[in-house]
Amino acid sequence: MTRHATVEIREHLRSAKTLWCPGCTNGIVTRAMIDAYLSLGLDPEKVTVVAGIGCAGRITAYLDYSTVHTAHGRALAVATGAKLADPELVVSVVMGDGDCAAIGGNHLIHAARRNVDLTAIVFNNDIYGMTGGQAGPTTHEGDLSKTSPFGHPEPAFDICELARAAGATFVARGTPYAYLKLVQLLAAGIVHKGFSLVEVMSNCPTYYGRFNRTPVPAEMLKLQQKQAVPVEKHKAGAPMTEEQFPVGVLHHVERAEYLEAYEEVRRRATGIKV
Ligand SMILES: Cc1ncc(C[n+]2csc(CCOP(=O)(O)OP(=O)(O)O)c2C)c(N)n1
Ligand code: SF4
Ligand SMILES: [Mg+2]
Repeated sequence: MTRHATVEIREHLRSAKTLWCPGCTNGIVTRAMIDAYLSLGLDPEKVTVVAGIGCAGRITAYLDYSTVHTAHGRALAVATGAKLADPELVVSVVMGDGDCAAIGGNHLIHAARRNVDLTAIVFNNDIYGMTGGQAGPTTHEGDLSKTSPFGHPEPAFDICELARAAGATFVARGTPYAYLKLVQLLAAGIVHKGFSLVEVMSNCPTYYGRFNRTPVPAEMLKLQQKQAVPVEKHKAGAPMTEEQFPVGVLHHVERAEYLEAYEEVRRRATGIKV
């Protein structure tokens, strides 16, 4: 995977100024997505990005592809419609962790079950960022937040495990710290035929780090590097602390993709011989 020159990246940005806070890793992930599209040599006219609401969802204001900024939790439903309407589109679906696993959780499990040819890119910052730092489904037990000032009492969802169990055929996890690896994982998810999900462990220094011992963005990134355990080591039995997580391609299988199965039904219904 290549890291393209900034001038090339800029060609795919509507604006290099963002609303994101200093130290937020959303900008790094945005660049990684463009690097992945460029590395794959995709036709920019075909690249489509659908996003829900939240800090992550703001990406549709910045990326200069076909973009849809849709309702909170509904990005996968809108993306499924876009893909069915024009199967040649290469559709990425950007969601925050709250967007994906709370209000949009139902859409996640069904898009994964159907194996729709979409790439869900989840910016997991462990918190509801845009609304001011409330605890969500990925906030870890014991974490401090605006709504859990004495410690969050609930266990966190593992979004990758959730997607895999629901039927996703490609599941990966990466970090902004390991940038080129992240580009590689995004590209692999995008070329995969079927429902792929790439979870990016993004950092929200403003509403997560500040309350949980890591207010300095650079320290958050360094911590992320310590927490990330390559999946190969994990599978080989390397011990992991509760704060660590496996990174890399966690799951990859092939099975019938939804649009192809749907096309088959359409042919039967219209009597057209295959
Ligand atoms: C239907 C609906 N419910 C609630 C909201 C309020 N809301 C906007 S953003 C957001 C949280 C976003 O958190 P997350 O998806 O994790 O994204 P982040 O901001 O952390 O990137 C919520 C609850 C909304 N806009 N629409
Ligand atoms: S609130 Fe958090 S997630 Fe949102 S832009 Fe700021 S640092 Fe990023
Ligand atoms: Mg979030």
